[in-house]
Amino acid sequence: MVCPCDWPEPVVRVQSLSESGKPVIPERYIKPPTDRPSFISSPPDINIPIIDLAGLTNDREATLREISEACREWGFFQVINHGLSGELVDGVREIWREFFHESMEVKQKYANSPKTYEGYGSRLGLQKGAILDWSDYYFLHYLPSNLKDHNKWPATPSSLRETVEEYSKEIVRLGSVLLEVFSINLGLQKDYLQKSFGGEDVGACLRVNFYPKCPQPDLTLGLSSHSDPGGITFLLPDENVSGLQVRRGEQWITVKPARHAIIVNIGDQIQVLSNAIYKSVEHRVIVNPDKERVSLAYFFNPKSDLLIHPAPELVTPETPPLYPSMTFDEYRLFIRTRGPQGKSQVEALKSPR
Ligand SMILES: O=C(O)CCC(=O)C(=O)O
Repeated sequence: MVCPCDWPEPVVRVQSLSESGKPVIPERYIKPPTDRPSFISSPPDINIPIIDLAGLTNDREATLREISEACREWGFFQVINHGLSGELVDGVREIWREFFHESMEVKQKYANSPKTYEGYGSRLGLQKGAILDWSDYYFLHYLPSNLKDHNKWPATPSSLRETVEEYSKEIVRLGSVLLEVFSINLGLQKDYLQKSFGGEDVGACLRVNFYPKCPQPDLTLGLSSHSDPGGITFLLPDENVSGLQVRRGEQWITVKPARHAIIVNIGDQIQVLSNAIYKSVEHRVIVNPDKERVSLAYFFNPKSDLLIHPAPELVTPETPPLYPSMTFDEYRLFIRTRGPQGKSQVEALKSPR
């Protein structure tokens, strides 16, 4: 079903399950053994690269190289000195934490439907009887501005809308900075990727994830393994509670966030545009028995009706185009029709040869 209007089953708030104090989680949240987090598989001394963006002004060549290597080797890195103040990043995260601690009656006013996903939600995907993730979320649009409807953003806490506006503006600015850096690093015209994303008409939407405490964290996941379908994701993690794991070969690396850092990851659309020089890497989230966790995933996307395809400069007889042309709208439909696969979906697009 492509555009359903309601969830296939009554929605259960994970926060309510957590607050019930029951020592066991419902069967719906228990993952098959192969998908469960294995805490031992993450080597403690490995982390994704940390890149100081002040270097783009002070030591440009070296910083471009660091970013290039991180995109090619990891698909994930954290940035510091990104231009967003510590006060803003802490403030926006805490304001959302406050929202999730509002009464259920307040939050339910924003309950979402699968038609647009906007609002307060507790599941992704529509497969009846699916095994669910241990998280609630809030999803909203910022760009294009005709989709932004402040009535769909929480009215409480009272400064939330203003803070989210300020944060969103900064993320879009950072998105343009990185599109230019990626273009240069890929040997393209410096405005190539920004133009491919629609110039000023990019898309930007936010999912705030709330992972309540979980009595049996070894049996479930806060968010199942996936790659991000869009362009670039800017993730503001919970500084005090780790949870994000990035796939590296057969291992899962637990990200250790640096203070006030923003985590950047390559999405499927950049994998296509770069003809797989940059990879959209799978990641997932584990949960915690003693601590809740809040994260903000900002999805910076191409304008949804533009054709996205490998940049012609990156296509050679040795490196033929790996993907067909497709708009982001078509790609999202392709993903929704296939349903969640627990892995990167863009590989399934690869042109047969
Ligand atoms: O919560 C996190 O650290 C990751 C969230 C994420 O991957 C997502 O929202 O797509």
